[in-house]
Amino acid sequence: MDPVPIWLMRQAGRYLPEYRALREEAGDFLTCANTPEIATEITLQPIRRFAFDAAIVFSDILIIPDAMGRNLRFAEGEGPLLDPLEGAGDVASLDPECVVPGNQPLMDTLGRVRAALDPDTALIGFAGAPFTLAAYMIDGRGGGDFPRTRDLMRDDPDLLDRLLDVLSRSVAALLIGEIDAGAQAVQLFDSWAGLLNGFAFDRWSIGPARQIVAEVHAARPGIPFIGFPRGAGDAYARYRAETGIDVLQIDQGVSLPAMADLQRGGPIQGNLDPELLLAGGDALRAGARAILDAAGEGPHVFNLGHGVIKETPPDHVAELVATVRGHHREMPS
Ligand code: 1CP
Repeated sequence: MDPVPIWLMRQAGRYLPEYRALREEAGDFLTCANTPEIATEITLQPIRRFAFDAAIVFSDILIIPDAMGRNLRFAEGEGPLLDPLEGAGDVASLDPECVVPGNQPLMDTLGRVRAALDPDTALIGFAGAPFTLAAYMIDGRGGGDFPRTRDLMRDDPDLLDRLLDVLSRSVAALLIGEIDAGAQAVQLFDSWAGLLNGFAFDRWSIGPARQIVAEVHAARPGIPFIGFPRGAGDAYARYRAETGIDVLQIDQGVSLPAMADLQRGGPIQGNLDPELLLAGGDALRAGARAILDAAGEGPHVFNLGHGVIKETPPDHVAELVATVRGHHREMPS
């Protein structure tokens, strides 16, 4: 059987010396992401080095709020900043129609990358999921605490519903635009879905994802949709069943037996701990092989459970790719 396909979340970026060199020359992250020649080059860098089975376009989830006028910027050492949303008036002023016109450089990059890639290498487009985007927009910053978002969930859940509805329409429009520009699969990153428990997860992670998947599948049938409600734990199976996604990306908190169980419901993507990739050596090889053995001959795309850590030596990535490509899958008996 063919080896399992492999690509890595954050495969382009600061762990690569050629990325750091280009950043040095070209300037800040947003300039690079918004300049198609540069974003194309950055997207292709890890493909040249490691011949991954897929390229993911170099961009960011926060381009949606930026196109809506929330003024994205990156403060050195602080991560992303946005103008925080202040109440119902700000939410009502958000216009989903500006998201595709406001992101023409991304569309241009997708076309260029598709033209440069080998036909056997898939091109993946992506977007942030509505809840994760809302958390950055309400708090105006990342980091994972999101105190203002938690307050809004308690104090005015209906306003959060309205915000997520505008974002769901924006995300669907962006993903359809990305597909038309050259993306052959799309991934939805709900990086902070783990903040939601029980009913809140159904309402604010599953609900919007279901609406987006339905819209993208109806508009562009046959394009695989990868969903990543990071930290969903016991709710991963429900997320897959209820959203209609094609491939479930799981984080490294999912145990090997739980992963095998989830795979019975459909294709999985993941879930090596990025710390093992950072560590390298026997720990890396053993961790990767354990995942390959547990996923067996079932449908599996090898990936990490979250993004590549920036201190990761590129040699470790090469070692991982060799391990995955050298692993022989059991033929079904
Ligand atoms: O200086 C730099 O190099 C900037 C760091 C950086 C990079 C390389 C940011 C800022 N974004 C990106 C690119 C990026 N972001 C990609 C490129 C494609 C690839 O994977 O190679 C992707 C898919 C993203 C997606 C993204 N951005 C997510 C979802 C995935 C995840 O990590 O959970 C999130 C949450 C963001 C927000 C964001 N953008 C940048 C940073 C540092 C962050 C995280 C901030 C925080 O911790 O809250």
